[in-house]
Amino acid sequence: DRGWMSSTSRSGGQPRPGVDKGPIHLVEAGLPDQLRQLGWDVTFDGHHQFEEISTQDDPPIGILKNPRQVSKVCEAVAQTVAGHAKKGQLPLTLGGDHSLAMGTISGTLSQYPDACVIWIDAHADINTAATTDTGNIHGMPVSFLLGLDESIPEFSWVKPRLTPQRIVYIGLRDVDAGEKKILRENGIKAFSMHEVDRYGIGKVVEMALDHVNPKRDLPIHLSFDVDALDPSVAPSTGTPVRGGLTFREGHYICEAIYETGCLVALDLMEVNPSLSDADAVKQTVAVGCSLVRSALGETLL
Ligand code: DIR
Ligand code: MN
Ligand code: MN
Ligand code: MN
Repeated sequence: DRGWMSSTSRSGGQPRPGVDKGPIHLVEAGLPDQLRQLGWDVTFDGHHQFEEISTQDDPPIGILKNPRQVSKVCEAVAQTVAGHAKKGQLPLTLGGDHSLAMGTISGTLSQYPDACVIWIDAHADINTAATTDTGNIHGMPVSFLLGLDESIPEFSWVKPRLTPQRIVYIGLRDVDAGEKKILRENGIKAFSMHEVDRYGIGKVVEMALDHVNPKRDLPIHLSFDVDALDPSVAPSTGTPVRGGLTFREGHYICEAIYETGCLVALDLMEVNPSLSDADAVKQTVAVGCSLVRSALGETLL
């Protein structure tokens, strides 16, 4: 078994400070050693630090906030992830906000062009510059990866290597009107909490895999936004939405994807330790660690 990395993002893809401290908490909670106990040969890169571009030098483009900073960090993350994947290592990226997935998935696709993406989130993160209401880039990475928005030269390094058939969502429940239109028009498969309620998580994961990876022979990039979980399970995150995945539903997804044997890269994003009291932070960090362990082979028996 191979290695991993951690990446400390700037928090510029979303408005609430502190999400860049998520990885430090996950590592200090003992995640590297927990993974070693599962048999992984863990290489921890350290917390990647990125040069800051001051807000003064990074004015909004349209309403997009911190566009140069976010772009620069993601481009560096793409290169780091690609480098690890090239060596046959499994890159684990701890965020940081979810705009980082622009980097991680770009890195994965450069090494595994036929990889599929399983995106676990309350949100679709598929706004374009034309549809975003907030200007927060963490609500936009999927549109850049799909090449749906080529209007921002700062993001032209993101090669549109992802296709609409190679991404599937689970957990959605807070999707903007413009995003719903994009999902519909591009025929992108999504299992919202409604489908989780209707079919149960076992069936949903099976249907999701049947859609993006019917023969179970394509590499899988799992991008897990911790806000997919119900806020009662993972309270310390920037944009909590009630009605989310239970503790077990979240873990089941990770276990089932590990069982495919196809996982090549993993993101755990949006843990924000500054947004709640110490108990809530502890709970969220513990859940984050156990989701990662489940995706990397921990079993209940
Ligand atoms: C909203 C919220 N759709 C936006 N997105 C979030 O800002 O574009 N993504 N919270 O994680
Ligand atoms: Mn590295
Ligand atoms: Mn997200
Ligand atoms: Mn989210």
